[in-house]
Amino acid sequence: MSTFKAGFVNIIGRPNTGKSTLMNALMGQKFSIINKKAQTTRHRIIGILSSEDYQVVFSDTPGIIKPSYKLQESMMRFVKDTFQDADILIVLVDPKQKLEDIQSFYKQFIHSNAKKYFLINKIDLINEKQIQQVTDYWKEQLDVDYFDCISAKDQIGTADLFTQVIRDLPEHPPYYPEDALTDKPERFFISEIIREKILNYYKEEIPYSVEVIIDSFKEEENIIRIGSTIITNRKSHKPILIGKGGSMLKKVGTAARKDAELFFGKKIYLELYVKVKEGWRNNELMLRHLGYH
Ligand SMILES: Nc1nc2c(ncn2[C@@H]2O[C@H](COP(=O)(O)OP(=O)(O)OP(=O)(O)O)[C@@H](O)[C@H]2O)c(=O)[nH]1
Ligand SMILES: [Mg+2]
Repeated sequence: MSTFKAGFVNIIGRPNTGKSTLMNALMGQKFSIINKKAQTTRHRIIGILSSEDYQVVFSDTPGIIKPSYKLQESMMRFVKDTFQDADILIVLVDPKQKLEDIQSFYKQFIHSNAKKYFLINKIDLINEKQIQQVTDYWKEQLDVDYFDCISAKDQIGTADLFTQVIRDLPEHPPYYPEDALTDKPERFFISEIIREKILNYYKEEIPYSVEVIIDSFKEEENIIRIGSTIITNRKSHKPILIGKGGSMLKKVGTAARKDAELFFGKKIYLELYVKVKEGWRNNELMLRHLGYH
């Protein structure tokens, strides 16, 4: 008789190493937003895969940084949580990173009771000789349960990784109902889709100043009607976010609507507003209201 296996597989690393890209590759579906700007992911994002024999709960986490405001402190608390409940901890680095770049969490990783996986991502960007060099470098430093060079983007090494994860899952009953895909409500995913478009369409500091609130989400037979407010912590950002005659907001809205229609498999009507909330990133009450802890 085979026994059921279930566990938490938590992906950690510095910003921009491809954690969300890996999460999506493992889930076979876009769950977590991706961008070339650092600090794209702000929450712990859970993706659940269930079969007759196992349930694997992947967590994508914010990139590890030294926090300089309360929003970032909360982001780092999400990472801390994942150290605590992991059955498997996956550290992702890019080929240029060295031991000193991951010093802030390396010890905690190495001393964790979880199975330890270490992956060098983005190997599609380097040649064979360089792959050998980074492999030699890290193998000298590390003693882990699984080591590989992968490309999350091109899905090189991701199937082997998945096989190893299933092999290493502990015996345990399922944590979530078998049809659950995530622990977050639909509203969360629409707000993330909108935030991704903001990351795409605006320059450096704007995406860091905003959060997306879903004011209303009404599902009808053929359409979902969504009302959303983009809040920014700076007055001067409001006209930039809106654009001339509303042109920028329209761009964001159209792109977000298209992605949301794919995600929900339904027609979407999306209305966007912009509001200034000075200091929201440092306001504990507001942060809690926005789902940070
Ligand atoms: N060439 C290449 N680029 C990749 C790969 N994986 C991710 N990227 C790119 O790296 C950038 C960051 O990817 P994300 O998945 O958002 O990285 P992250 O670690 O989740 O970043 P944060 O959420 O900001 O911590 C994006 O531009 C991705 O397209 C890869 O295997 N190869
Ligand atoms: Mg991410």
